[in-house]
Amino acid sequence: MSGLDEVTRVDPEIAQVIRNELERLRNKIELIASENFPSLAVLQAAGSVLTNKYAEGYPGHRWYGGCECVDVAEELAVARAKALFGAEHANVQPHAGAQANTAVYFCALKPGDSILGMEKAAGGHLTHGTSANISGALYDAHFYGVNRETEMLDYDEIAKIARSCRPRLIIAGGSSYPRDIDFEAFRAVADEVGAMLMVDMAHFAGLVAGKVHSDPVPHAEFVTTTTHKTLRGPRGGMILCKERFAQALDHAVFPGVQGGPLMHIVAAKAVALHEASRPEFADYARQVVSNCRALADALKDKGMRLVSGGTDTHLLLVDLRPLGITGRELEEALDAVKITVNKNNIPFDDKPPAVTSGIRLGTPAVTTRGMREEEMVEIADLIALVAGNLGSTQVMHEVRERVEELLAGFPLYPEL
Ligand code: DSN
Repeated sequence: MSGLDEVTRVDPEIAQVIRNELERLRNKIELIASENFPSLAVLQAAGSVLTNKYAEGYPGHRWYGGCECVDVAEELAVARAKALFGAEHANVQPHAGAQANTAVYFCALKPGDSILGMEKAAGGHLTHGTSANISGALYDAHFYGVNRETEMLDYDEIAKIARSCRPRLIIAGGSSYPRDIDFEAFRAVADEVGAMLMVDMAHFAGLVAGKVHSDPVPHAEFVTTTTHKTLRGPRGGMILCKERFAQALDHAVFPGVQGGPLMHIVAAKAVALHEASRPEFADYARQVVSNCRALADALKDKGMRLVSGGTDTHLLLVDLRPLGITGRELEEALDAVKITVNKNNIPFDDKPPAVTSGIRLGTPAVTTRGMREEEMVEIADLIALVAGNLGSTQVMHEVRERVEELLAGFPLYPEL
């Protein structure tokens, strides 16, 4: 692998870890819905000397000298984020999605205020009010789920819950909800009960950028995201908000919940945002969704049940209860044949999160690798084969061979 000479000389053990990880990525089918393969340009910016710089504060107003170069990187990232998403204000400093969400809460709420988010078991995120997270510890958290029949959001029910708990902030978005979200409906609920609206678009930010998902930006006071999922940037977070919150939000990020920003990552975010503004990225986003639909259809053809019956996005959830197997069992079996997925609770799951009745599959990474609908049909066939034959060495052997054949046509990071 090029670029590792010095790590190899100084720390051969870590150099080997990096080489091993590259080989793992190359040799397995990556179906974790929240992962992706950023460009070499993004990786280079993230691995640059900009990591050396302390830059607490904001461009032009730093607590350290020597910020003239990193100021330009942050200004570019902010301008590109605003242009790409049509946002009034952007803060590109959050180290991750959790910090982005925490900063919005710190900006918009006082401890004890009521918040309303999607429950984790129905597809919401840890940082949307669960008791183990600061969002559940500091705020009075209430939850909405999905409709038991449709397994989709029920906006009348959400309105009913909002009327009874009168939240100061409503949170839309999640980690394992496979359907598009009606942000106008969320806005109407928020307006009716006098709440602010925050949309966590971490999972589908790339689809919004590519205009294949409803756009939350016009409807929400705050939109948070990570930058490494469908947006295909470096691991990090970002917040968009209305201009009237700009100053308070920036203050909530620094010095509120963070110290020095990671300027190498801010620069890598700028590169990714530049890439996401190009027409090729819209093609990519369209293909991610089209691949996910193809994967969903092929799994259904094999008799597998999907939560909500399908997908509008980059991810889908398979309900394994009809097969009598758990998410943990299938995750382990697929890992053994070089297909990487994650076990995931499904709505109204009676199994604990470490076991689960489902698996979550996503197409962002395989689409970056160049795969299309035809390959999704093959992947669905492989998953169904494994799920229907847990413990069969013969099937495992056959699937492993077919995975190798499939991946041979889609080299990953050939330059490395
Ligand atoms: N851990 C991410 C995911 O896998 O969806 C969310 O933060």
